[in-house]
Amino acid sequence: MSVVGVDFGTANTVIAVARNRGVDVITNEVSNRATPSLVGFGPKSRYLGEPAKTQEISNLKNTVGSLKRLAGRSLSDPDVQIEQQYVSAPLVEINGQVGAEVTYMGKKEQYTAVQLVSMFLSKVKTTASAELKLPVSDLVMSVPAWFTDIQRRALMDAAEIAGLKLLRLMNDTTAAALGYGITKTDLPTAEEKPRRVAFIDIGHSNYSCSIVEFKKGELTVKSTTYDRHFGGRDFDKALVDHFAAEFKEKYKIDIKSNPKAVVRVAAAAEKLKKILSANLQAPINIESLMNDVDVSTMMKREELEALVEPLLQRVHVPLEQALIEAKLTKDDIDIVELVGGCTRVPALKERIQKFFGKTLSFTLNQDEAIARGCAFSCAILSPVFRVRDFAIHDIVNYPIEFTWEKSPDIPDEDTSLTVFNRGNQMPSTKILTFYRKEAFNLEAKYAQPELLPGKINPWIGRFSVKNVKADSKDDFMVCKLKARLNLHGILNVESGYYVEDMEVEEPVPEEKEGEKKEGDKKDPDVCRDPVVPSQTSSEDEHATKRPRLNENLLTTKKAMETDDKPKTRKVKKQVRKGDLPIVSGTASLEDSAKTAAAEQELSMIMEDKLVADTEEKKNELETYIYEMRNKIDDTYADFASDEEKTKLKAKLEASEDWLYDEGEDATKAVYIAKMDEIRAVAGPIVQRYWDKVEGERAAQKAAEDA
Ligand code: ATP
Ligand code: K
Ligand code: MG
Repeated sequence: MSVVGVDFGTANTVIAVARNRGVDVITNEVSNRATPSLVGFGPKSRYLGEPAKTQEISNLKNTVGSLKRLAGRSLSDPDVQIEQQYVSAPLVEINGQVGAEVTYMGKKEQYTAVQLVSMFLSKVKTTASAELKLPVSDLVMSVPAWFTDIQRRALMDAAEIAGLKLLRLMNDTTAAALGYGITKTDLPTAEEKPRRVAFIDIGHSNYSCSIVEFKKGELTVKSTTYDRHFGGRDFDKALVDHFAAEFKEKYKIDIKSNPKAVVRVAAAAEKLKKILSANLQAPINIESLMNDVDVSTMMKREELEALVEPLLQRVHVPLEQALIEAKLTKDDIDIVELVGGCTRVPALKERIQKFFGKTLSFTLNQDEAIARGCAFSCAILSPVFRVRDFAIHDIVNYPIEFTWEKSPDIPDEDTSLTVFNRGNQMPSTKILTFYRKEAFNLEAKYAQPELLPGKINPWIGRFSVKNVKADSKDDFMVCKLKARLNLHGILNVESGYYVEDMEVEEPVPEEKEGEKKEGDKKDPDVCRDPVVPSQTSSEDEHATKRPRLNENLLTTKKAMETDDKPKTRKVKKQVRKGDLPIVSGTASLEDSAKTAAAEQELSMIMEDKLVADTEEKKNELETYIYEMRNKIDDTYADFASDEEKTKLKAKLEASEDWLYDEGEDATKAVYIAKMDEIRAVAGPIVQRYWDKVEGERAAQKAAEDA
């Protein structure tokens, strides 16, 4: 079974695999260690990854990037409007989701962002399995920590459609932290002061900072902050705007009126930006940019820095906020680790260094650290791999609240409760308690929509609890619901059950006064979080009707006071009596929609494969014609009669003419048939040659043996 980690970046995707007792980043079909996160559509097939990049300029309208930033969004979201500046294909609305409209195989088609991501992930799957020579299914993939439930569900759906099993969606900086921690042998012990590391990732589109505490065998994220619109592409854009103005002035051309010219300038600007990370000035030259005009100019590093000054002025913001949320000061941070391509920019490094007042550390591979961390996580989660265990405590980024309809029997019941708060541990499970006599619904949503990216829908899910009824004495059923913010950062109400109070005698445990205990704690996936009451304020008023919530925790005094008897006490315990079915409605795709999308994806994969195979057969035929033409008057000259030579040459010529004419665009079977036709003529000649070679070899061997 394979173990794969994927850093799904806005610009580049890096794939790491576990093998040879370690984790390696793998190369793609053109030997690159990162694959452009792009999908393109052509007249005969799709272009996924590298070919999409190669075709981009000639295929702008049918090329889609920013894939991960589109997933889970709607077209009207202002953030999507920002993305449209970076996506050359037109974005459209498809059933409330953003997608792209492209021409594929001669037809206008629309694909949702989820489908587009799944297409790209199909490519990731192929790349990984080609390298591992194994079918690939399990993987861990990274996402920005600021991704919400709906965005995470969109990526989960996309992976499933691509036939992949996402074992964990991991926050980018947490993945970097895992890659850092798992390889260190000198982490502090449990009694020592933890090592505190700030991980800063600045990529193509976004910037995150996590402050992480390390101890032997575990990491704890103390805070994660971000700037969702801060990355390399903002540098590129500033340069493009600058050059657009310069070229207008100097060459009288308006590149903004020509999408191809903009993309070519953007590519040149990115190159220039990278050179300026190492050099103080650099040239930019583009031939025949538009209207046959060649452009050429220079830029100094300081000029670039002036262009992005508004961005540079924001560098400290996430850092400051990260310290505040972690309740730490700059001096508490032991190490500042940088990852992400954009952290190579000297001005950013300077500002970060100045902020922390300490030397920056680059012990992680800036481009590969996140993919490696994901692969380690996948290895930890994979049943077949043995890895040193490493506990990962991540945190909740946005508060989540539950709301519900008031019970008709409890007139002054509260109708909402924030169950997960920013900074709480993730993953975690909380038990919600409800007193009900009939089936009821609750909804989960983000409590502070203003914290969310763009205008993303704060709604998370609706959960209907079934089979609820009053007991024989017309008393409430005590319903317990398990709300879990899982490994992926996705919220579900995973199960429900009802309990009854029973008085039992039990030995007095040696526990601290007031310590909270709940029967559910034995559940392996229930975390340390305290039990969450369903109603907090109106509790007293209803004490007669409903059992006090924590009554099971109150020991009966009498049992405690008797000294001579063995120490037992009577306690009221909530005993699990049965399950409550829960029907959930969330932003995840319905199974039927996923199956349909998976079938569509599979047929597109077959289409792509057929085109690739056909191209391969055509190339083989072409190569064979050239090879035969050269050899018939050389290697094979002595093995063919003049008549045979004439016949073969005529066949080769006819085949070549055909290849450049109607054979330009034939089917795979036709190319194979053409090849067989030539072989029928050439075969006997080639055979005679090999017979002679073999004869000579045998003779030589016989001579040596004698
Ligand atoms: P994101 O994390 O925002 O989703 P990503 O993971 O695809 O995006 P990275 O691969 O970390 O992004 O970084 C890519 C960015 O880094 C690009 O904008 C690229 O131009 C920039 N970059 C790479 N090398 C350099 C360099 N030497 N100097 C300046 N910028 C660089
Ligand atoms: K990346
Ligand atoms: Mg990244």
